[in-house]
Amino acid sequence: MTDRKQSELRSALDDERLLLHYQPIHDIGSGRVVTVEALLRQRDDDGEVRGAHELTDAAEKGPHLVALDEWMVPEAFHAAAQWQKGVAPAVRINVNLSPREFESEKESLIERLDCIVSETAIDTAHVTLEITETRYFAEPEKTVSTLDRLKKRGFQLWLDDFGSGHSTMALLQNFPVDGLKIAGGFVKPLVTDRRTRSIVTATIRLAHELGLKVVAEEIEDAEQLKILREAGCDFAQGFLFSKPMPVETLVRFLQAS
Ligand code: G
Ligand code: MN
Repeated sequence: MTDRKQSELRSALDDERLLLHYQPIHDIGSGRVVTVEALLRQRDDDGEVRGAHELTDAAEKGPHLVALDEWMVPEAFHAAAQWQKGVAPAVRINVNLSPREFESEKESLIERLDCIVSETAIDTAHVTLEITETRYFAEPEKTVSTLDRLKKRGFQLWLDDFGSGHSTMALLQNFPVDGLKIAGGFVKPLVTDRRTRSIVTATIRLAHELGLKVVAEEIEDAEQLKILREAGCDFAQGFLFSKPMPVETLVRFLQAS
């Protein structure tokens, strides 16, 4: 990662050009919104809002991961408090955490989350932490104990982007997770590729055998949804349902739905 990306991230944090958009995740049977994922966005100089993939990549590899979290997690919890107050109390919030947070900063991750929870007065029973598998978990035993402590605090845990990156069966064997997200890369070819369909169907069965819920992301068309529904997938997220949106739009969306 270049220094340029690191300084871009630093200045986006300092200049308050980061923001969160929120994308609903629906129960595949009823269509009801069950939770909402907080996704990072950045505002350009011309006011345009765009994805912040490069900045989350930079955070993952550089020194600003904690700073980004310290802004992002309270921001997401405050937003959830807005829709949970009256509008849609049962709709959860999903927040993304990086595997790196579970390494040397193990203690501080728990402490930081404890602080944010007490400041924002969010009910942890309504929070899901998505753990991405963009990199290898360097210290799986320590990670398991951190995950256990998070679960004791009431958080639900989902493995994000399951099936890509560094996901292994050992994660399912050892990590106390409640669900997994099938990566968009497996959803896109679902209609045309038999092999992908087999992988997805088998993954859903495996997850259910383990008592886990399954969400598929980046669903863009009705055919993909049909296959996922028939395979028993629990939850659905993607442009077919709704795009990520600012919290005010989301609150109106939840009121109307
Ligand atoms: O953290 P995660 O890997 O879940 O990232 C989700 C990203 O995918 C977000 O940036 C979001 O805007 C984008 N996204 C959400 N729904 C869709 C979709 O249906 N299709 C595509 N191509 N991208 C999507
Ligand atoms: Mn995610």
